[in-house]
Amino acid sequence: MKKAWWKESVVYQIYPRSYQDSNGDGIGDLQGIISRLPYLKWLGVDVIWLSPIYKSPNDDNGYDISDYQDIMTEFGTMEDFDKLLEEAHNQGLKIMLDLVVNHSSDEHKWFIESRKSIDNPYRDYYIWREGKDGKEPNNWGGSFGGSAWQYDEATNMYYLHTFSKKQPDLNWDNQVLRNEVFSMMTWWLDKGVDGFRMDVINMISKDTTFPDGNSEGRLYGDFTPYVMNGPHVHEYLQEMNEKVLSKYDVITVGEAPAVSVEDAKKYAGFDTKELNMVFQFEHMCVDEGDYGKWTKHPLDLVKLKQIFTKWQAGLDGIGWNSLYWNNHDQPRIVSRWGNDKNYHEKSAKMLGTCLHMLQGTPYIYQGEEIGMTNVDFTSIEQYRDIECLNQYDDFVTKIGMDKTEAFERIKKSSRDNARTPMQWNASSNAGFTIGNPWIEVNPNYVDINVEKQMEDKNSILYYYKNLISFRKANEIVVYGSYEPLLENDSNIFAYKRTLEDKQLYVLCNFTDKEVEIPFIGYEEDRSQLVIHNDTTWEKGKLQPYEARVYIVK
Ligand code: TEU
Ligand code: CA
Repeated sequence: MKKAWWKESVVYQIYPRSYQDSNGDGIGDLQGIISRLPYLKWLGVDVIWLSPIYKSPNDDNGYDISDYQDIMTEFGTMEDFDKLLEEAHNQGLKIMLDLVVNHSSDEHKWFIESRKSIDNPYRDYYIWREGKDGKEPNNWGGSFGGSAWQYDEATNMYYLHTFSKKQPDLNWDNQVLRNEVFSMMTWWLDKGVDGFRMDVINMISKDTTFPDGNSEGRLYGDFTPYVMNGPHVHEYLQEMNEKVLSKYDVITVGEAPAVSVEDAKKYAGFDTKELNMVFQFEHMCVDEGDYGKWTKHPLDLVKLKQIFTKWQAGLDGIGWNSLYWNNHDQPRIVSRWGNDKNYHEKSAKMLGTCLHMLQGTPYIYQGEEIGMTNVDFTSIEQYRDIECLNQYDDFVTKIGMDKTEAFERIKKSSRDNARTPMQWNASSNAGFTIGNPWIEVNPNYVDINVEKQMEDKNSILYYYKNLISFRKANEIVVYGSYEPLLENDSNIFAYKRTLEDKQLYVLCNFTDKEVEIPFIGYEEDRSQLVIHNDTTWEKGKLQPYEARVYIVK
């Protein structure tokens, strides 16, 4: 397989609002990030992905951008950004920006112009339609509740917003708009940024006949089949690649909900000239139910393994995988599929092992490396995220759900679980701020924090550091092929990687019980145990949440 630095890298995601506040206003900022670069260097990651840092009215915490070439006031200035980039590069770290171009903010100058009149030069930068019988153009619901269409008085028409009404969708069918985006990207790349994570990039090409979506059992119609992986998406990404990306040596990952392996072969194929990799969502949806992400069933491990195997085998030699358990949109993995009560440390390490030994580029979300957990909020007032606040409202007022049930659903799935401040130490507010944090700190910071784990070589933090350096020292982790083992076993996630005459065996117990290890084609041997999250070792058995990695030659 052809080698590439982005295949060998580990990416660390920062949600700047919650990472480190430097001036006491309770909001994380760029200077705060600069002060933590030595920590990231120590951890051993290669690339930092920053969630949006651009000018924004923050309806969706920066995923609603009002100026793509300026910095969010709360985060600092362009000088701060330049300093961050320079400092990062000095320390050998790369910086990846979040490119949010499926939509902008309604406060972007393009939209302010666009909504003025139907013959405004910016009109066609967005997606405008006439109403139908005095109602919305179709039945689509937005991802954050309500209709996906917003009526606008000035011209008596509706605009499309697949997210909040302050996030109007950009019209990628307009060549002028595409050129604007490409030149903005070029501007950042010329500044020296090392790549982009592209927000919902598989949604940029819509079926412009706008058919009604399936509304069975839902308040609104589902736009998925008409928006995701739409008619011209590959054309537009190839154009982006030709005009921009191919001119730089960068890392690119496209966020792509509802993407199949077949789609991914096009987005992230080695020869398709689009992106390096995509974030697929199949494994994140495995525990969903009636209310989509707001239902969380217990994990079906066999299903989860099937999904990973499908992706690992499907892209092997054809394209590249991204690997993640967490990001700013997902509840914390140790609370979700680990055990944050009795086996906090062990299950966090096991989950890290399971993911990091797969083929693909691993992404670590801030705090995952110390096993940060979901937050135990007790009132809806403590939440900040537009998605969960709107959803709670829909549950209670439109669906008539009992408040306690609605709250329980929010609690398990809210994106705010991932957004509580980074836990640096045991001082007040976890060392995140000396002011009032914009969202409450998880009170367990007293026990779970960076400083404490830095003092303990057996901590989750050191374990992650080791997972990263192990990858660097062993090509098999990056380039080895993948083979599933024990596919029908509902307790153990096991697989084998092979590179030339070497094999790597990974065994992870996903339960809180001791389990027998069935024969996997290799006689266990303690001397070849290279990664282990337990101090004891028993042949033929795994302790609760035990993880082992063997290398065999
Ligand atoms: O997310 C898009 C997405 O598909 C989801 O994961 C979504 O955030 C939500 O959780 C659906 O239930 C991206 C960003 O990662 C997210 O933070 C933004 O809010 C969204 O796009 C809009 O820009
Ligand atoms: Ca601040």
